[in-house]
Amino acid sequence: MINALTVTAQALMEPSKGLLAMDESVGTCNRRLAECGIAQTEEFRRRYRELLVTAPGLSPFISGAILLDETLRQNTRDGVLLADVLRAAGILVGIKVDAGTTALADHPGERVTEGLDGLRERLARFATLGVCFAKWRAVLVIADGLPTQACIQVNAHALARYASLCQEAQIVPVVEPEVLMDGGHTLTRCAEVTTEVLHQVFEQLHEQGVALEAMILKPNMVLPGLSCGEPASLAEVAEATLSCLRRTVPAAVVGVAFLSGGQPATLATARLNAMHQPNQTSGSPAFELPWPLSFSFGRALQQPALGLWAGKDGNRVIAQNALLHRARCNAAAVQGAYSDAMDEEARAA
Ligand code: 5MM
Repeated sequence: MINALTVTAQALMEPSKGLLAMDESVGTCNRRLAECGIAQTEEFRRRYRELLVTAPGLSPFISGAILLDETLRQNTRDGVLLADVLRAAGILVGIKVDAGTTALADHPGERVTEGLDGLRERLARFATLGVCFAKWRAVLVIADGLPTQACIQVNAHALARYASLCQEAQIVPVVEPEVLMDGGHTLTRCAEVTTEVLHQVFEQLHEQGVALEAMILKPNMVLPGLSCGEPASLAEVAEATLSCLRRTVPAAVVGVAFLSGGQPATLATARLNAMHQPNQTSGSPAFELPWPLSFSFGRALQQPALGLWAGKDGNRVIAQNALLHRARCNAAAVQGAYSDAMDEEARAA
């Protein structure tokens, strides 16, 4: 069982490719549509997702796409399942299986992710539909006294229960503990919190017998908070992020695919690229990375495309080109080969 799962996980981490996270819940997707003046209906969510999955030429850069279950049931205007369009292009189909977050009792400002009830049955059904990987996101907030150990532990426990159920169902778990960027915290504080969160997550994964050789970690980059007055350079972010991962993520994990977390699209790409510069990944055995580093971006892949589409059929091609461009830039970043020039040329064009 683990062998087949490992093969899938390795396919998701294929060199110079990444994941397209297009699993925004109905509420989040509607919010993003509303920001672009687009009607917030199931039909417009379908049209938007059709635009994404039918973008020609995506597969050289994208190994897998994470869908929402609504999307799994939807067809193109020509009646083809959106999931089949992806599969035909050689892109693996994944599914978000968490049910979102709820307030953690007695812990103001903190949240726990729900969705374990009935998860075994849902995973079994998704497996019959050809879904080969899944995703569950936990959310941790940095503030005075936060996150608490209680919040870190309940979320780590739930992530491990989810991951274990996925492997039982022959589905590769993508484990996503997200430390949010909101707040005025420093880069150093984000590093401390992310380190602690990842320690607890891997302790729970170990306790619950999750096979690390058959999972992917989807962490945040280590960044200063959005309202922190001390900006960090690309090199500082790369150094802080890689130090944190080296200290916490066992070598057996198949790969690390970052979330973008609301960073500007080009900055997320530049930071990913900085992590792939030779001075970050070699020079001494102590600095070699044991796992490939890639992307599992949502907004940083999609946002330019959504804005350009604006809900209008006539804008489909330009929107798809914008998605392709971001996918190409991030695929270059995974090889350390991205440069600002790629974006400047695209802007000029
Ligand atoms: C952190 O969000 C995940 C990655 O997207 P970004 O790169 O934009 O940060 C993303 O997969 C997220 O989990 C989904 O969009 C689902 O979020 P909601 O809030 O809709 O459940």
